[in-house]
Amino acid sequence: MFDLSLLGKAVIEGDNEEVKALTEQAINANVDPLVIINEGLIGGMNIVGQRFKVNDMFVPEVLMSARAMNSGIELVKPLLAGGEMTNKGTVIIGTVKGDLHDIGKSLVAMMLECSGFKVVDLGTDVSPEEFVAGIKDNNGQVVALSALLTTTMLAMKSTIEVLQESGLREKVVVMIGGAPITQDFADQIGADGYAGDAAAAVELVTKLLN
Ligand code: B1M
Repeated sequence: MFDLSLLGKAVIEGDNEEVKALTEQAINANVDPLVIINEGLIGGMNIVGQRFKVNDMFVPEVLMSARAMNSGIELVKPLLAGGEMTNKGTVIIGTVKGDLHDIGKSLVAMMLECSGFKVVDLGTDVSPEEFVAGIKDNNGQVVALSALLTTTMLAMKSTIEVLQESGLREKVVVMIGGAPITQDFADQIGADGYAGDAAAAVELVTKLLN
């Protein structure tokens, strides 16, 4: 049986080659691709986040871990996205204005894509106006806003306000997420839902669109 903690350890060490090799081994051992991602790759990255918080790891190491995690995800992704998929809905996703964190947002985007949604990823530091343009250009049904900073959480509120001013608010479902976000905050700013992680985001979008 494949030991997923080894994969997490390689992510923590930022060891790109080891992550690739272990991911291949996990795939060959028929470990469920979602388990490889959630328990191995993201599991390791979660520990990196905790260690960064207590100054036990620093930015260059965090970035190496993120790069290693992404190398593993790239190998698993084709397995998740494989097969014929219908478009369950179009999601416009981005990290809000002022915020450059994209690891969690990209995971959410990937999980949605792998679950059959069309995902348009606008990237990071996305202004409310860019979200509006993204929805219009792609006929988006869901707007997914990510924020990792307590300061940029407020940009979620202004994005919803600009959606209202543009006459789009009633036409789209707004979901929010990111480490500092709570359901209370989602309620306060008038979002339709909050998800705590990538798997919950898929469940939420599915529920909201139904
Ligand atoms: Co920054 N950073 N960072 N950082 N960083 C945090 C967020 C912080 C908590 C670290 C700390 O001090 N303890 C702190 C925020 C404090 C606060 O506001 N309360 C912080 C800070 C302060 C900063 C800077 C201001 C530091 C500085 O320059 N002084 C600066 C800000 C830059 C900016 O954005 N303008 C900064 C910069 C950076 C880096 C560039 C170095 C790098 C980002 C690299 C990148 O993304 N390309 C970075 C990183 C890596 C982190 C930590 C260590 C890890 C974040 C991460 O990727 N986690 C983070 C500490 C931590 O979180 N413990 C920290 C892994 C990822 C899988 O989890 O992003 O939470 P997460 O995503 C999860 C869920 O939150 C959820 O699903 C994901 C998967 O499970 N989710 C959603 C996320 N978005 C969602 C959207 C949804 C639904 C769910 O629906 C739409």
